[in-house]
Amino acid sequence: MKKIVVLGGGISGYGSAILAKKKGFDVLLSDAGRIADRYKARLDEWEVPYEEGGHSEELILEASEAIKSPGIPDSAPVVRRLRERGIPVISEMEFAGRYLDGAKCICITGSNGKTTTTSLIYKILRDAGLNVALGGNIGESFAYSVATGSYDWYVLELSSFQLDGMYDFRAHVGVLTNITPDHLDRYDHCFQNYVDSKMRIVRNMTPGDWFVYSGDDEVILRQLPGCDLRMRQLPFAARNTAQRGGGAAGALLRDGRFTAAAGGASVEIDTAEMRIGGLHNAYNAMAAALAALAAGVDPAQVRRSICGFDPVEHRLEPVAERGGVLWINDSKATNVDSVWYALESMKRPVVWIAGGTDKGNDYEPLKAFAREKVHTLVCMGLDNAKLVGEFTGVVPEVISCGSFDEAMAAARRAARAGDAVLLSPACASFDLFRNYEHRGRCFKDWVAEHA
Ligand code: UMA
Ligand code: ADP
Repeated sequence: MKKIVVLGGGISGYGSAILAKKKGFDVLLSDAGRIADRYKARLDEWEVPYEEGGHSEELILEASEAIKSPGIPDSAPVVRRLRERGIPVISEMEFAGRYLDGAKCICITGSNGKTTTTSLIYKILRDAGLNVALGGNIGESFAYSVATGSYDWYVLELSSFQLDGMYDFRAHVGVLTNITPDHLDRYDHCFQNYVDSKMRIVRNMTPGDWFVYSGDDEVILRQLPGCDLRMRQLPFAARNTAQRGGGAAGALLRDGRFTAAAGGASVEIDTAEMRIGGLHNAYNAMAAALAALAAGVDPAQVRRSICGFDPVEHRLEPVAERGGVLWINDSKATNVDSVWYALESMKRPVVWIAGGTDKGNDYEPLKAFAREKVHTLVCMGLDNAKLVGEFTGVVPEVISCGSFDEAMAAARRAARAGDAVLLSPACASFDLFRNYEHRGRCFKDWVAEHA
């Protein structure tokens, strides 16, 4: 019997192991650390053997195929050893994609906007009454859904790490929101390696499939001539108006309204009617509208669902307005590009809270908006030297704070009626918080108690 080894016992791993078991393989799940009790309970329920606290190489190297969790880098010794032996190492998506039984996949990737666009597409399809599951880099494990459910559509958010382990998988609708530098530590600090990973979204697509991508993104546009693009193309754009594919299909934003057209259907939306604001969300909405039209959803339904969509938690989420000050939680903005769009969307004078673990950021692109809109920058991190240095002289006041409470109190003192206090850090959260969700929740709790 073919032996499948699953590396990692988190969301990705437990789902893959259960699907492999269900499909009759001899399975072993191996985790170098501890497996959470909730996943152990499910593995026990399915009688999947597992080990934790280390990878037993002699057992692992007996595998005919290994499914690697996305958080495990290719440089991990056990992954290297598998590759040296010629044992294929694939991702959860590649494995689960073999058992779709006719279901179709809409796959969303990009450096920013994945979760928002994925959630939008999922809402549109669900509102339209389709039998749809959500998965990938969000929510429940895709493989677990395939093992335990029966769906006609899967809406999958894909990280570059998940794309890296995909070879024969095919997206019926692929969405690429944008490509800006991120995760370079996993790509030998080479941007092109990361770009190549993102472009894997178009692998195996056939002429009947659809590729939705940003026609304003120069990085993407430079890649297209080198790709085998046999599928139908649906670019969306606000600046690069020449980008509307063949004149008929794609989406274009002009004067706050966009028209999206695909497969002979089209929808027009005034972005002022949407609950999510900013140019970036107009892009996300165009991408979602195109993907949903490609999936055959009625244009009127697409319009209704997009206009009824609320911001996802921690993404430019309005928390409260107190004493004329609007507090906004954009804790998920962990890179420079996402903060650029946050500042772009601000309509009030801004007290900007930024900082944390710097990922080698180049802050230059933020300075024009900072000069125009920000009157106080509150730096929140254990080491604020770089931020303070970059923005002194750019914004009138820069305050350095080494703790969360100190930063919040400084922001409250600086804010005047009519201002927005924007938490949009441009940095990872690990110096002061467990993760970006923890940082966002601390912000919201503080506002509820003290603002
Ligand atoms: N582990 C090993 N060996 C190692 C290293 C780690 O066994 O050498 C074990 C750890 O002990 C741990 C397990 O691997 O128990 C964790 O695996 P994982 O980090 O891949 O985490 P999962 O819980 O399986 O979640 C992963 C994605 N996580 C990452 O890519 C870091 C989830 O994306 C995804 O939702 C899930 O698979 C289902 O597909 C999260 C994420 O942070 C949201 N993604 C990154 C991002 O959005 O920036 C890419
Ligand atoms: P991802 O899943 O790719 O991280 P999210 O939808 O969670 O994307 O958004 C992450 C951050 O990026 C948030 O701060 C959000 O406001 C910002 N953002 C969302 N969409 C875009 C986009 N299309 N371009 C740039 N930034 C975006």
